[in-house]
Amino acid sequence: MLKNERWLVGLHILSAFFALFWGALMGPFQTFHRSPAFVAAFPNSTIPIFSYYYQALTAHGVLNALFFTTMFITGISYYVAWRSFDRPLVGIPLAWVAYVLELVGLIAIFVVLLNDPQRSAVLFTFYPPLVAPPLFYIGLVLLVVGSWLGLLVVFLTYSAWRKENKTARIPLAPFGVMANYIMYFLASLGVAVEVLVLLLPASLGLIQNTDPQLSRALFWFFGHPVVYFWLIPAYVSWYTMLPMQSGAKRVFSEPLAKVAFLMLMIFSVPTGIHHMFADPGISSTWKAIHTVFTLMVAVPSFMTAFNIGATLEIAGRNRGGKGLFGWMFTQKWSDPVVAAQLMGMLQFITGGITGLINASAQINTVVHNTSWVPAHFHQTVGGAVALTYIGILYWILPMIRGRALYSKKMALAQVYTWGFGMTMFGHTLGEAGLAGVPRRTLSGLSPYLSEAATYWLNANAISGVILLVSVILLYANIVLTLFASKEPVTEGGYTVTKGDPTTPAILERWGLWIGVAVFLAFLVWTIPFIDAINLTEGFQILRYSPAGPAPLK
Ligand code: HAS
Repeated sequence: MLKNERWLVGLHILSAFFALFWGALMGPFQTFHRSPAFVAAFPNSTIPIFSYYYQALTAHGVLNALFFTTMFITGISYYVAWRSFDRPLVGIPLAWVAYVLELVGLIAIFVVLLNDPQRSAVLFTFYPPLVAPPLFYIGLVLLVVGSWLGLLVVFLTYSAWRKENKTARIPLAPFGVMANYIMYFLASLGVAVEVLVLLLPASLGLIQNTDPQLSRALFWFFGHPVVYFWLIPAYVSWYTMLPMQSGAKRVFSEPLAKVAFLMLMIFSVPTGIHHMFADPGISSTWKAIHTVFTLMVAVPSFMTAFNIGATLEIAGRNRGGKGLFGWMFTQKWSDPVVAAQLMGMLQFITGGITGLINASAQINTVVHNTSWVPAHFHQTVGGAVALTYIGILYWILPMIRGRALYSKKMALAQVYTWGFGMTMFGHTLGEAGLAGVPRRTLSGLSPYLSEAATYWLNANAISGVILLVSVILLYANIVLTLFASKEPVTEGGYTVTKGDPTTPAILERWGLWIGVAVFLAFLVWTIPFIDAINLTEGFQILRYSPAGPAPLK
């Protein structure tokens, strides 16, 4: 078992979905408690398990956005390296150590959130002056160190493959995985410094001061690239697995896909200040420079839209689609693996457009810190990314378990309720934001809500009901596939193991592109970091009590 890649991949993916279960369960209950109609009808109801609102919100963000994604990405990256390089993984013991670290990190987060709900309710961005108990940061450190070891296993496997294939082009899927990991490693240095130098020592009582502005800058050095860390594995699936699953066979242009991966790798880190447009101490020049890079990193997503659109058009026409739009209707809408990814793409159209809206500094002042922002990111990470990961799960779980998916119909119902529910969630919460509803607020009890805000928050709770149904369908199918499915599956899986030989060799010169990525990150972050330190005269701004805030009444 310990030498078996199948177990390694399977346990990562199942643990990721275990984390998602608790996080995703909190979501619908938050929509209920933000709805004035629900609160009026059920004044004494509480959120189950994580009953304090900010504890539930922290569980939702940390488990979904940090643990679900990272554990899933580690597992799927192993799968891609193992199957595409067509050789055993190098460093399997290391990969198990990585798994244990990530799992212990996950358990630590559960323990601290359940035992110390008020102090650990620092949300997934964990900005000071909130300071959580040490176990919270230790859980995060274990997750990040585990993911670094996972990265090492992928690169060791690549290096062994390269020795055996000196002149071959890298297959597209591991190319995307490697670009993703390089970008992630660079970005995660920011959060590592923030946690190890500023937050964990403060939490342990070793230092008495901390610096919110420097922390925020370090967090967003990591925080924006990390959204592309979640997105790239979905792109890997759209570029390399979906063409097979949809009947197009290959992606329309592999070299263009490699350019898109490289652009994501290079332009993700020199962004981030677009999350801090409203912050003091950063000059408008640096805000403008980061806006340029924010728009640059959207370009590979536009390229992806064209490349995947053309690939799907080929698939649709192969299946008899005629005319300008006929190919859209002849997609495999009744196959949950394909439908999940297509629904994810449709969500990403609005998710992407709302991102571009956020990136404009003037408009950002209208939407920043309103519920518009969670509307945006539920279309991207809750829509495009999560739905694609679910599509991958429906594809990979039968292969890993050796049994067919328990119910295709249940899976289809799950995909469409998720797609419809999340679209409605995004629309209603976005409208509520425009009507002035702040994000991260238990607004169901607020006395100041306008009529429009009340209407949209009540509608948002209906999307919560639809999403709750979807979560139940998803987990019922997972459990039944694991324990009740009888129909055996002979492994099909991933077959594209050769890179397109026409791809220009320069695209695979990692040293060059890593150099460009590091140079750009250095160029656009150095002065904002210096300014952040100067703003507070070096860790002087804030005194806080390691005992945490006074208990809530
Ligand atoms: Fe974002 C805030 C800007 C993409 C996630 N974003 C967030 C937060 C999260 C997040 C979690 O500029 C909140 C953080 C917090 O807690 O404060 N975002 C952008 C921009 C993009 C973008 C410009 N975001 C993402 C992705 C995410 C994500 C991806 C997760 C995975 N975002 C912002 C800004 C803020 C922000 C500001 C700060 C707001 C504030 O004030 O706090 C772009 O990269 C988006 C580019 C995407 C596109 C869409 C391409 C469409 C495709 C689909 C093609 C469809 C086909 C259909 C082919 C241009 C690829 C085929 C046909 C069929 C038949 C189906």
